[in-house]
Amino acid sequence: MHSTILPTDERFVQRKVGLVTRAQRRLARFFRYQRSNAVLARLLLAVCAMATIYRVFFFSVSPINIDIDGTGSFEFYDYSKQQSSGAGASAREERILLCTPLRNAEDVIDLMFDHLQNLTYPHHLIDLAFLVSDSDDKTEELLEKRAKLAFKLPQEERFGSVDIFKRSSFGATVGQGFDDRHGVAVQGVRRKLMGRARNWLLSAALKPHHSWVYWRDADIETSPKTILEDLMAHDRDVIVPNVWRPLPKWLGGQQPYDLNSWMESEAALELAKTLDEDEVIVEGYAEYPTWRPHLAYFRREDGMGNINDIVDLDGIGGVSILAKAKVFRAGINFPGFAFENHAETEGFGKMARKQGFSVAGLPQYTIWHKYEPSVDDIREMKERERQGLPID
Ligand SMILES: Nc1nc2c(ncn2[C@@H]2O[C@H](COP(=O)(O)OP(=O)(O)OP(=O)(O)O)[C@@H](O)[C@H]2O)c(=O)[nH]1
Ligand SMILES: *[C@@H]1O[C@H](CO)[C@@H](O)[C@H](O)[C@H]1NC(C)=O
Ligand SMILES: [Mg+2]
Repeated sequence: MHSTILPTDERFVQRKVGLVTRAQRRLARFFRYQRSNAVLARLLLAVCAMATIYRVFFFSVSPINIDIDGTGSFEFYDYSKQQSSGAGASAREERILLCTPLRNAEDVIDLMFDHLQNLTYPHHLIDLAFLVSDSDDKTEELLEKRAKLAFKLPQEERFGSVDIFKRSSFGATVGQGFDDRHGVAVQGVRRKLMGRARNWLLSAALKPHHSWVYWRDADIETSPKTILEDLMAHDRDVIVPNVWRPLPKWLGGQQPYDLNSWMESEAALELAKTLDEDEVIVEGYAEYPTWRPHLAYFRREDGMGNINDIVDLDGIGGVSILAKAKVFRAGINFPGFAFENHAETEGFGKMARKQGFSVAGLPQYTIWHKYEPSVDDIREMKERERQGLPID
C-alpha cells in the first residue's frame, strides 16, 4: 500500500551521503583513537580535503553538509563555480534533471525506459523525475516496476536517482486519445494545463546540484543515444531537436510532427493584436494563419542535411527540450495562462527570449515521435485491407 506522502518507498530513493560529512566523521574518530598515528592521519586529512575541494569547487554544486549533533543539519551551496558548459559536461560531473510528464502512457513506459537506459551520458549524473497525473491505466504501476528494476542494474547503468510524483488535480477534461488531443478547440485548455503540470514537476524535482534540465516526452519512437551530449555541445540556454514522425508507406513514409517550434512572424504578431488576452494561438491549424517558419519544415526530407545546422527560435515544442538550469532559476517557466497569446512550451520559449536567453533548434537533427493512427487513418486502413492493398 502507498502512503500519501512521497516518496512511497524508501529503498527507492538513493540518498547520497556527502563525501565531506562521511569522511569528516571517520577522520574525527581516527584522530580521537589513533593519536600515535597523527602523521598518517594528517596525510589522510590532506588527501580528503583535496578530494573535497576538487569535487565541491571544481564540479557542480554539492552541499557541504554539517550535521549539528544529530539535531539538525546545515547546508551550504556554492554556486560561484557551477557550470552548464557545452562539450565536456560529463567530465565536469554536471548533473541533469530529466523530467517526464505522464498521463495514460502504459503503452510507452517500456519504450521510454529502454531509451533512457540507452543514453550515453553517465547515468549517475542523470536524475529522473516523473509526474503521473490523471491516469486511469497502469502507467503508475509499470513505471514503478521499471524504476525498481533499474536499481538492480550494474552500478554504471544506474541513474543518480528516480523520483515519481503522483498528482491528480490538474483537472484534465480532455481525453488522451489521438483525436481527443488534436482538435483545435481543446488546445488552449490543454496547453495551459500541461504548463501547470510541468511547473509543478520542476519545482518538486529541481535540486541545487542540477546544471541542466532535460524535458522528454514519453511517446518517442526513435532518438539518438547521444542526444544529451549532442544538444549540450551547442552550448545554448535552451535547445530542441527537430521532431518528425514515421508514417506507413501508403501515407507517405514520414511527416513533420512538432509544429510548436517556430520563428515569430509579422502575420502572427498582427493576428495576436486581434485576439483576446487569454486566447492561445494554436500553431499548425487553419484557424490561426500565422505564416510562421516552422523548424519541422527546415529539415531535408532525404535526411542528408548537416546535423549541426542551427537556427534561433521563438516558440518551442516540448517533446525534447534541453535547458540550462539557470533559465528556470531565473524564473522562466511554462505559463499555465496565456503569455503573449501562448502557453506552456511555446510561452516558455518566448519568455526565455524576452529575458535574454538563447533559444535554438536543430533542423537536421531529428527524433521521431511515435505514430498513432487517427480515426481517419484507421478507417482508411480498413478500407485498404478490404481492397487487398498493402497497409504497412
Ligand atoms: N502529468 C501529465 N502528463 C501529461 C498530461 N497530458 C499529457 N501528458 C504527458 O505529456 C507528454 C506529452 O503529451 P502528448 O499528449 O504526447 O502531447 P504532445 O506530444 O505535446 O503533443 P501531441 O503528441 O501532438 O498531442 C507525454 O509524455 C504525455 O504522457 C497531463 O495532463 N498530465
Ligand atoms: C537500445 O540499444 C540497443 C542496442 O544498440 C538497441 O538494439 C535498441 O533498439 C535500443 N533501444 C531503443 C528504445 O532505442
Ligand atoms: Mg506526444
